[in-house]
This record gives sequence, C-alpha cells and structure tokens, in this order.
Amino acid sequence: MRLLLLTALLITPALLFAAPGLPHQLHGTVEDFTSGTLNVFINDVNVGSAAIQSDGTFGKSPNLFFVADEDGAYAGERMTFKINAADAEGNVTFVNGAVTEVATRLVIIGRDTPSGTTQTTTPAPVSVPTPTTTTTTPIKGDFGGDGVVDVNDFNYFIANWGSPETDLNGDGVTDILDFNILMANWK
Ligand SMILES: [Ca+2]
Ligand SMILES: [Ca+2]
Repeated sequence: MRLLLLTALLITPALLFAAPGLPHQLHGTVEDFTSGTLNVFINDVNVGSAAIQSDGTFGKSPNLFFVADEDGAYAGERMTFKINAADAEGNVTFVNGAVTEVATRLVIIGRDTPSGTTQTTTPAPVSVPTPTTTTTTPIKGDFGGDGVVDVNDFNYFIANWGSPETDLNGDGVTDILDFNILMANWK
C-alpha cells in the first residue's frame, strides 16, 4: 500500500507537466529558395523543420507543417527562422492552434527594405459608428412646433381635415393617410 502511494506521488507531477498544447501551423514563402529547409527556433532550440518546395513555398498542402508544443510551454514564445543554417528574417509569436502565413528571406546586412516577414492576423471587426443625426426636419404632425405630437396638434389637424393645411404625405389633402402619420408620431 505504501509503495503504491509513493508511486502515485512520483507520477503525478510528471502528468501535470506533460499536458501537450495545440501545435502552431506555419506556411508561406521563402524568398529566393526553391529547395532546402526552413528551420524554426524557440529560445535557440530547433523546434521544427519544413522542406522548402520547388515553388519557394513551405507548409502548403500536402506538406503541412506544424510546430508541436508537447509540453504546453510555447504559448507566447517567439519563433525565429533559419533557412538551412543561415539566419532568416522575422519572427512569429507561438499561439496554440493558430495558423500563420509567413513570408521570410535571408537576413542580409545592409538590405535597405524592411523585414519581409509578415504574420497574418484576423482583422478586428470594423465598428460602424452610429451616425449622429441632428433632427433638422420637424416631426410630422407637430404643427405647433413644440417637439411633440399631442392633443393640441390633433385638434388643429381635425380642424383642417380635408384641407392642404395639415397635409402630411404631400397629396394635397388632410385625410386618413395623414391621420396615420400623425398617430405614428404621437408622443
Ligand atoms: Ca406639437
Ligand atoms: Ca395627405
């Protein structure tokens, strides 16, 4: 019994640290290369290698490429690249379960253009601003102009029934159609 308990105590911590994280899938292009290997490093440790295809791509179907996270310890770490053994541009932050497109190339001292490495990000949803509407047109049916359609407007409306005076829909007469508009705008 005591031996079993001791064994359990020894195994439990190992299980806790062994939880694997989802891999991070990488694919993209390697400038000026049509063969060789793109190596991925985290903290100077080679964590994955992808074959560069004849069209300069890597990680494309059917040669999908994943950086595994067997110990669940890579989230937030920075992945850097080497083309064969030579330093390549850019870095990608490891995110469990993410898919990142990378365009990389050799680091060349004195290259005057910025880094060629890109990381796709899910664009943030565009928030459509609520237009600030200034009510410049008077409320239909507010004949008194006090901002509300109420009994005063109603009385005036009824008094002008049939006339163009309180016509709200533009047909030249005040009738049931205008009454409906009046009711729709009732305070
Ligand atoms: Ca009114
Ligand atoms: Ca009318």
